[in-house]
Amino acid sequence: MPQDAPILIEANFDGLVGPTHNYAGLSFGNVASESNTGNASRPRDAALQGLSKMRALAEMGLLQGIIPPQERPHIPTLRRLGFSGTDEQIIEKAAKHDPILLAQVSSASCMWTANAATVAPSADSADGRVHLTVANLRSMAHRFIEGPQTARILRVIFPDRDRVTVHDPLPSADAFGDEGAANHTRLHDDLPHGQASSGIHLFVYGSHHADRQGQRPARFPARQTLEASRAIARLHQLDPSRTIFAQQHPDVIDAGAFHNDVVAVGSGPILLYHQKAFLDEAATLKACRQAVGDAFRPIRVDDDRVSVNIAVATYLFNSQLVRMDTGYAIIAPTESRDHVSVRSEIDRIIADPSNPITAVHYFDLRESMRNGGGPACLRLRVPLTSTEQNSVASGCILSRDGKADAAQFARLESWVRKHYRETLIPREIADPKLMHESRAALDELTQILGLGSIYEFQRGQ
Ligand code: SUG
Repeated sequence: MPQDAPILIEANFDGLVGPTHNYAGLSFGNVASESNTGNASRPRDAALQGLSKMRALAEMGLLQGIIPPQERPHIPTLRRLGFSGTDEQIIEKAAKHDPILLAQVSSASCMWTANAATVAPSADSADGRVHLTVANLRSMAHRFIEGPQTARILRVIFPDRDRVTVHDPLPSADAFGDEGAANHTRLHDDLPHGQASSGIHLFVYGSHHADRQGQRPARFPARQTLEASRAIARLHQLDPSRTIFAQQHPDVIDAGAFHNDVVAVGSGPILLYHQKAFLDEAATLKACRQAVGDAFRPIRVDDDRVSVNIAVATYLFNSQLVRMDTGYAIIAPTESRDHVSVRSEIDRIIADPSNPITAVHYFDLRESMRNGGGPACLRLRVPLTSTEQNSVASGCILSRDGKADAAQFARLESWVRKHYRETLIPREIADPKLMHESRAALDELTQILGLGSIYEFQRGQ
């Protein structure tokens, strides 16, 4: 690494939970989503829980960003699928003739921004630009419709074309299923000042589409293909000698780990993973060690201490690992704290001096967790130089110089309290009033975040 390479600071861009957050049971293979089908959700609490995690991380001195929710219900998709009339009539007809479709176009699933895109920082790409490839999320209809709007929003948040390239989603074919950063980890040597300038990219896929003999899950879909991961590595102009492709174990997908971030999390030199996470554990570790060097710190959690089922239920691995002055901190969901063996595993990791993890902070993210989204699902990591940071849409950055933007947090929290319903049951998405409430909320949000007219309803489309 050149001596004068710019310092990279990792920003977490969290997805703000939208006003239609509900439990419609749309994600086959996602145990929490399926088991909470039909339950009442609490959209206001969901958004406030997310904001309080963002605020706490900003107050810890971390660089915190925010990505606004998408417009839901998404009327343009219903029109594209043959419904016509006024927006209200379209909702009414969809509720009557295809309630599952109405649920799909009403999901607040874009909150899980780990699935928004895959990211490479400028230090790692041959053209010196930050690259983001928007995920096509083609395995689930309610998520597939996120892609085009995600691309539009990311281009507004990262408007500097000379520094940041936002690639459109990969072509939508079985071979190119892509679920974004949830199946990608950037590791790097840990420099004394806590920041690094060039990293290695571990892409984890569920299946190699072209390999008919290859192992794949039997029950649930493998959402990420090797073909997609390879395409992203090419688009991001990564150095092949610093790029690793590893297959997730099909058995853990069948046990409900629909993304790799349900069984592994990495940051800096650390890879915290479940014993059964990878099909070939030894080869994956060897490749990481070769690429990262002696600083590499794998932390394996054995199945007899925490089973895959418990990992899926508590989201131990869906934690964030954040770099503090005193070492790394685990940002974990309270479900992990409340499970005796998971909590003792976390305590063991913190007490072990052979790894740089020194603290844990637990967050109540219950509303998101009930749809299978933990702390790590809710954020997209974007490592940025200070020049790149200055080019980001300023309303979407919630911390400056290591301090939380208290005024912006206060505006966002009172906006949630003003616009969000306390509870929502899935059949209430048939109420056109919910669409109007959501639009009023999002219209005001674009002013708070200073984003202009990013939504189709604002542009009369
Ligand atoms: O794609 N749940 C999301 C959860 C995504 C979690 N993200 C990561 N692991 N990075 C999904 O399965 C449920 C929506 C519903 O059922 O209403 C949902 O889409």
